[in-house]
Amino acid sequence: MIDKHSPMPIYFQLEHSIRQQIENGELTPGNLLPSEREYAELLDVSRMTVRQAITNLVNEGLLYRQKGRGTFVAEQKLEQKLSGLTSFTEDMKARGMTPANTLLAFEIIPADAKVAERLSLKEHTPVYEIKRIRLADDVPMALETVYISANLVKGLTETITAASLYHYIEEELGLAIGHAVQSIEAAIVNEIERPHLLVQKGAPVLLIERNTFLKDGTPLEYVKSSYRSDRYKFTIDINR
Ligand code: 16G
Repeated sequence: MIDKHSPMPIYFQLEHSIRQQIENGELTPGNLLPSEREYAELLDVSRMTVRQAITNLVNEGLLYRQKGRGTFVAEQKLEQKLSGLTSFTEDMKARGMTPANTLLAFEIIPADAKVAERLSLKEHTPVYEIKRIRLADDVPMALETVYISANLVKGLTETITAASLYHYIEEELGLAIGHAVQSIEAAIVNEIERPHLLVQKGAPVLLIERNTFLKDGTPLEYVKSSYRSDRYKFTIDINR
């Protein structure tokens, strides 16, 4: 799989070859890769060269290292198109995965200045604060905190939030969800999130803020979430 006469650097050829093995299923998530020494001997190249190829794939999230155990093939990231306004439950079901939620907090609190501004409410108006770990096939994907006006969405219960909020809002309350404004930024997992997301200290997360509005323009929710960036990626269709 390595051509030493090729103008392509050897680390690049090895990287390409491992990537192909993952793409065509020769290597599957959880598989242990040969060690750097084994690759170096097998291909008759330096360990430095092997290390460079592997490090690039680790940085890309295709492989991960475990201290004392070796390098493994990572789970493929879930790809989410940022084109439709969907709920977590809908997204996971559309992929054939089973969504689940672990409820960390469910309470009615007075809106602070930021939440009040996002929901166009007066400060101290009662809002639901709902914190959930969102799981797909039992793997934690994101930690999500939702603020919703308690006067707008009536009758919310813990049981409802353990299933789907959007389902309740649309099907039970008959409110029409319209559009959302969403931002995504890079961050490092914090110590509160870390035990819930089951990632290592310093792991990168995608910080997402969403402001969702009903069709009539009323602000419905303000949501802050941290998505595991080793499991999630967002894609956008762009037209010219
Ligand atoms: C998604 C939305 C969140 C919404 C939730 C409803 C993002 C970043 N967030 O997680 O705003 O509250 O879906 O999900 O996409 P549910 O209907 O499954 O409870």
